[in-house]
Amino acid sequence: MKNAFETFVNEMKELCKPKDIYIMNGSQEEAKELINIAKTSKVINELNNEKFPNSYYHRSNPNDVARTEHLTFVCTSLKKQAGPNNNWMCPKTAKEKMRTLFNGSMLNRTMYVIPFIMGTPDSQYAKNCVQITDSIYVALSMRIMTRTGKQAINRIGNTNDFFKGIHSIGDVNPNKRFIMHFPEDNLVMSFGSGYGGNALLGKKCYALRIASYLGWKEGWLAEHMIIIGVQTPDNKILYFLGAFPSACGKTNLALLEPILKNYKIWTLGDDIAWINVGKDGRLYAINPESGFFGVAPGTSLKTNPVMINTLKNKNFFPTLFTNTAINTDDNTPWWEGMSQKIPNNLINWRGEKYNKFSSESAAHPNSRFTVSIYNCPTLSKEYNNPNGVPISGIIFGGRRRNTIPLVYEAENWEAGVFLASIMGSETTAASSGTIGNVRRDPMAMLPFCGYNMGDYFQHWLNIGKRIIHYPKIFMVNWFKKDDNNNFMWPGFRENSRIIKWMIDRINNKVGAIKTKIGLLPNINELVLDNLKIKNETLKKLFEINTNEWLKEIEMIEDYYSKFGDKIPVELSSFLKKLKNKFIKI
Ligand code: GTP
Ligand code: SPV
Ligand code: MN
Repeated sequence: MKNAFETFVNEMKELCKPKDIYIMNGSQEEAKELINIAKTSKVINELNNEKFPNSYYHRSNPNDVARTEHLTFVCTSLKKQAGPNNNWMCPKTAKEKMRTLFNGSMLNRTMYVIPFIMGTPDSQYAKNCVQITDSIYVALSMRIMTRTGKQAINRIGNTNDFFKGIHSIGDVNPNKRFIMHFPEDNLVMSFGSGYGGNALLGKKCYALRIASYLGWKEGWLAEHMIIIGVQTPDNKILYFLGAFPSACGKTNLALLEPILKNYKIWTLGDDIAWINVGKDGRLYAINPESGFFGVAPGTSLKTNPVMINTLKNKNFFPTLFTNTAINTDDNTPWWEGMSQKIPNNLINWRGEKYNKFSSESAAHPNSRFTVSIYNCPTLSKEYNNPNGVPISGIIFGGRRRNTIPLVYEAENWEAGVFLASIMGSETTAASSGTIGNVRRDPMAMLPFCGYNMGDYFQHWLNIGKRIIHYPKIFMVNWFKKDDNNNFMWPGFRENSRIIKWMIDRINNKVGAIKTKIGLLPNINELVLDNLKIKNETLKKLFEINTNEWLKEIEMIEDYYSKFGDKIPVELSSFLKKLKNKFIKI
């Protein structure tokens, strides 16, 4: 008798008809073997081993460089369950469509079977998974991003309790590209893309879309959040969660080297948090992943020294660079913002010689590195704590050129859920489509919530009812711009000044000003020494502009109305109250 794991592999073999099957065990020898296969087949190229040890370069198809939200579907029996926030297809139709695409899709290719665990193996919150893929780049990436190999096969044992992910790169034809989620079957079928969240199924597909659905059913939260520990001068560590939409600063904040002396940030996760209410009535978070898939452009010694260090460390996990430029003088990756001077001899992300005076960037704006979390010099000692870390604060933040102040605080949990539910952000290169349009992105989960967002808001409120020790909830906006289109706040390492204020709030050390939108800092209680920022700019950073807010409220009303009666009454009444505050001036 075959067990469920073997049956799954067999079924996929029958369907995809690969030339052979490679079941991954997670060993160091396997890493070497896979790298050799990928090098020989020119899927990856080795980089300068002195400057970037154990690092490799990969270029994806130019039509396949970011997540494709319009080709991503949630297939539940009832359409209403997927909600207006998801594309929906009937599960039967979707499966038939996908089976046709997968039929014989791996002829003359190897089928890689990737057993993996999301979360540390001895955690009650960890989940077992298996991804099938015919992309060796995906197989190599999954070994970095998740705990892959024998330990997962052992944990699965004879159970049928594991996530099934089926992936084939096909012929990378956008007309045959679909990322289909079946939350009721713990299944994802993804075809026609080999890049990022479309293809590394443990990430957005499982750990967010499917897991958010599981969390809804089981009473926990799967969120698009970083997890950090902030050590204060008295050597105490407070843990924070931070939700920012794609390409809005999560990885940078997760590896931040504070500008403030005697503060230190310990990294636990840079993208995904699974959150449970502990027996003591606190929120506890774990990071289900074991690597970073981080945006390259903008990463430099000045903005993010810890990440530059992470990328240069040695560890048996290789580091991958995808769609950056290459400096042919020394065979190293390069991207905009890495150095002020553009090197003379660059090959751009498309593989062409780069003209320095071109208006196009040399690296793709969504070019990324895939690197093991164990390379990170600021990795928290608590990273593998099976219970997770207790959360004192939750930070939400979008990319907004106006309207939203640099920082403000919600008065309580419900107000915090409201504040997160009305979050907006400008679209970025992390997803295909127009860049720079403001759209609502509640909790930074718009592209990742695997069920109706109205139900999701209610779920957040319900979780709140089980909490005894509430974390404080904050909203930040690092991206406010002046009339000349320059960022008003220096951001990056300077953001530690704002985190300090949050900690002072949590410890009841400073007060706050009650405003129409929430609690704002007294500017004289922010630590701003050695920061050359004009008073006028500071005022602008904290301004609450009535016209901007009236427009904002209109957009929120429009957004809420899409969900009809699914929007919890608590939230719609918050919105009414907010509107009244601005109208009655
Ligand atoms: P995903 O990996 O797509 O989820 O993105 P992310 O949220 O991890 O964003 P990341 O930290 O990679 O930053 C995205 C872009 O924003 C990069 O180009 C950064 O240089 C830039 N960025 C990050 N933090 C700040 C900041 O505080 N201020 C400004 N102006 N830019 C920032
Ligand atoms: C994001 O878009 O939020 C990412 C990149 O982290 S991807 O894995 O492609 O979703
Ligand atoms: Mn990131």
